[in-house]
Amino acid sequence: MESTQILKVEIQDNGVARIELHRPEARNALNLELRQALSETFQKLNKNIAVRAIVLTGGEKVFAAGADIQDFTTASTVEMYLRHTEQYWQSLTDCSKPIIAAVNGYALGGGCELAMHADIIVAGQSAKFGQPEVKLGLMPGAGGTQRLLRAIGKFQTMLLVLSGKLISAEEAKGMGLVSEVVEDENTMALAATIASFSPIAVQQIKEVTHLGQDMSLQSALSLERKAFQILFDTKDQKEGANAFFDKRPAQYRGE
Ligand code: DAK
Repeated sequence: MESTQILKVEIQDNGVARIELHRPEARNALNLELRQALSETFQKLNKNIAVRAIVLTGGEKVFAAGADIQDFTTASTVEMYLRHTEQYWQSLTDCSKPIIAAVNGYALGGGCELAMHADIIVAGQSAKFGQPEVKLGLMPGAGGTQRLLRAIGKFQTMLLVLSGKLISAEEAKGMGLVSEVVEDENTMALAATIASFSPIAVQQIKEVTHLGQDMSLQSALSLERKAFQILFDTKDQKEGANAFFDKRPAQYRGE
């Protein structure tokens, strides 16, 4: 898998793909080139059968300081509309594999919105989250009002988007924005665990959980049951049950 100057991509032997945003001089601000590279990378990784979990990170110091504010200095409404930047993150939404945002340092504005496209957000102790667009005479435009609202509720969302205040990893966890807080150097560990499980089971869990959010409870429970039943036709499921009784680690092949 090819890395570029602004996006480093590495596929590890354990099935974890690590994507690192790399524009340190601009605190990983998300310009068009970086968005395009991210989108293409997610499409490729989603098709790659060797990849079982995807970690999106900004490296040790900063996750992403949001959209590139340079792009905003002269842009008109029509230009912003025609950019259709939402298409770039659609490949994250469409990704069937688990995505873990590993956040160290700032995840602000579009950076926080990008993290919210992940299935799990692991925050290092140094992480700071916020939607500071209001300070720029703007508002969040890629989920910072809506995904956040669904994740943490009205009153915490209003607090963040109206004040632009930044919150720590622990505060974000308390609100329900962060899945777990770990030492900065340990943000990759969870992905390895998930990658060791049956990829079919993992992808079914992800799909059902996502779809269920927008369904009635009865329909969602029915979908869950069907997906549960489907897994009984996988070799991985039989391997899991047999390995339990053999008292050995299961070897899941995605079959
Ligand atoms: N864009 C461009 N450059 C940035 C940047 C950004 N977002 N953030 C930082 N930089 C640049 C700085 O200009 C500086 O450049 P030089 O002066 O060295 O040339 C360099 O990165 C280092 O920045 P600092 O000196 O400020 O570094 P610090 O470590 O002191 O502070 C910081 C880091 C992240 C706290 C600070 O840089 C900061 O507050 N950055 C701005 C954060 C922000 O306001 N983010 C929200 C941006 S608005 C859309 C949907 C959504 C969006 C856009 C479109 N559509 C649907 C179309 C999203 C909008 C946003 O995210």
